[in-house]
Order: sequence, then structure tokens, then C-alpha cells
Amino acid sequence: MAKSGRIAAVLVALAAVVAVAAGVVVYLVAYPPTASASPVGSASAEVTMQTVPAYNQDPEPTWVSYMIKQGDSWVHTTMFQVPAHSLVHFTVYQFDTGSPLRNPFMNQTANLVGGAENVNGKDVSLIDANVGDGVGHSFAIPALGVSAIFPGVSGDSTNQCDVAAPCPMTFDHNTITFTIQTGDPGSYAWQCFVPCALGYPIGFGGPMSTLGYMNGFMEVVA
Ligand SMILES: [Cu+2]
Repeated sequence: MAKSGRIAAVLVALAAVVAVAAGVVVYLVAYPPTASASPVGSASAEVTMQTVPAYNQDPEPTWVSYMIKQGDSWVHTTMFQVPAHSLVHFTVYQFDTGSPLRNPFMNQTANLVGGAENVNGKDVSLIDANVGDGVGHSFAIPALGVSAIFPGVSGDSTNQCDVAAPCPMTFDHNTITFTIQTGDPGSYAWQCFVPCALGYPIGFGGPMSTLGYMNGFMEVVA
């Protein structure tokens, strides 16, 4: 092989190695996008989310998931950014049916401003997950002791969301609002505590352990 041919072969091999390495790095650091809370005056912001019974599109069409609203569109993510030392108002549209909890202690609100959340217009601080429609999903930030709980839509509903996420508001859902107080800047892990991962051991694998579905990070920025 001529010298130029060998150089070309080495360069092609090198390019292949670099491409594979870059692919590995991209895979390892792949994070869902980060949505920004909408500012409301000073020291206050809004986050709007929804929980869907199934994502109904690739890569995991059967998985339950959160979505977060960014401007006028819904983004498939669980990462969002809020201001430090602020009141953050959440609105959650809960489209999924419910179930009992593995840990009954997770049936209550905690560290919400005003003590309670609001479910379809009513103040709620406790849900008995063993009666009625159970709990569909929850939102907890362990480092802040924050917990909010989202009751399931009726299992008898004939208008359950079954389309590709996001779910339009025409499907049955519960609307939950609550407010938390943020503190110092930092990266705060949050997760759902309902065993909602159908088909996984005790309901806690798959979407419950994958960023972008049932857990994520609240980035608190100065
Ligand atoms: Cu969940």
C-alpha cells in the first residue's frame, strides 16, 4: 500500500475510534432538556406539569411519565429551573389512574406553603390510597422534605387519555396546585413515590428509575 493510502487508512480508523468514543460520552451525559419556570413578578415563579398514563411514543411507549410545559408547548422532561429564595407555584394535570402505596406514609402533603395542596378546587393534605381512586403519582423533594400527592382519575372513566403524550385537557384529569418555598441554589433531586412502573419488580423500575419519566432534578439558581 502506498504511503498516502496507509495514512488515509490510519485516519479513517482514528475517525472511527473518535466517533465511538464521542457516542459513549453523549450516551453517558445524555440528560433530558431543562425547562425554565415562568417568572411571576419578583421572587415568584410558576411550573406547569402533567402526568400521563403512558408516553405512547418512542422510545418507551408503555411507560408512565411526567411532561413539563415550556412556554406554549409540552416538553418530555423532568428537569426544571426555578429561582432561589422564591415561592414556586406548581400546577399539575394528573391524567393517570391510581393505586395504593407501598409506604402509606407517602399519602400526605409535606412542607407545602399553607400546609395543603388544592385538588380540583378543594384543599387536601391527606389521601387514603386504599379507598376510592387511590394515588396516581406524587412529587417529592426529599432534601426539602416536600411532598405533594396526586389522586388518580377513576378506573371506571370512559374518557382516559390514550394518545401520544402530551394529554389534551379534553381527557379526564385531576388538577392539583401547590406552592413550595425554595432556599439556596443547588441541584435538588425529586421523584414520584407511587409504585407506578407497571411490569417492573414492585413497580419501582423502568420509568421510576429513569430521568425524564418519574424522577428528575429541580435546579435552583440565584
Ligand atoms: Cu409515578
